[in-house]
Amino acid sequence: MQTNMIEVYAFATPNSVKVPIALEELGLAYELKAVNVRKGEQKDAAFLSLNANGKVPVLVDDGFVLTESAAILVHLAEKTGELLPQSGAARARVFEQLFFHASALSPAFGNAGFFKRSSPQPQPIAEARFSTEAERILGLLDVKLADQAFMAGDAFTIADIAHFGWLWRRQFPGLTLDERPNLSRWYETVAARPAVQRAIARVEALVEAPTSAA
Ligand SMILES: N[C@@H](CCC(=O)N[C@@H](CS)C(=O)NCC(=O)O)C(=O)O
Repeated sequence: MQTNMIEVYAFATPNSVKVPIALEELGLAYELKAVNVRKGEQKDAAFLSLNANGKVPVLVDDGFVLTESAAILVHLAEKTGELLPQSGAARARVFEQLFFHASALSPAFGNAGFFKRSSPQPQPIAEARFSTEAERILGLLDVKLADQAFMAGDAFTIADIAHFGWLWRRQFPGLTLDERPNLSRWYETVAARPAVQRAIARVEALVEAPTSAA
């Protein structure tokens, strides 16, 4: 039985949502603490003392502070023995997707969104570079899902949770699932999970929530 207190510093963002999804899937109780990144609260001194990198999410598990959404997913999976195969090729396939997510998908989606929506000046070469890369990655995932149900094989794992975070926020980089039938089927399957719906409702409520100082 888990009795320790879990806190998650987060906002309604693609990297944040992964952590509540995992916690809901695992049936672990947690307290969500709003860090309004639209107001720059991730750069406040109190939050920087938790994460010097100034980004959400941050997990505090019985006093243990952990940053980086992929590392948090692995920690929660190992803590419970769920959502990550214990050994062998099946485990390696999950890590393959987690590393691909952190090194390729997440930077491409984030930078495509920045240059499309947030850049102070138009940077067409940068926008094209990251948007093209993001589209290419969607194509790779669509092909992968033609003959397997989930990102790392036949079972739902933390690899699905990682990719879902950014797919959920795909409007920011201006992406769609049109012409991606396998990825669309996967997205609808994951989005329909009750734990995923509970997590999304909780992070969306943070937009109106009072700030939680670290
Ligand atoms: N590699 C980090 C990325 C975290 C990240 O970029 N978080 C965004 C929200 S999704 C953030 O805090 N952005 C605010 C900022 O960079 O100032 C992870 O996976 O946790």
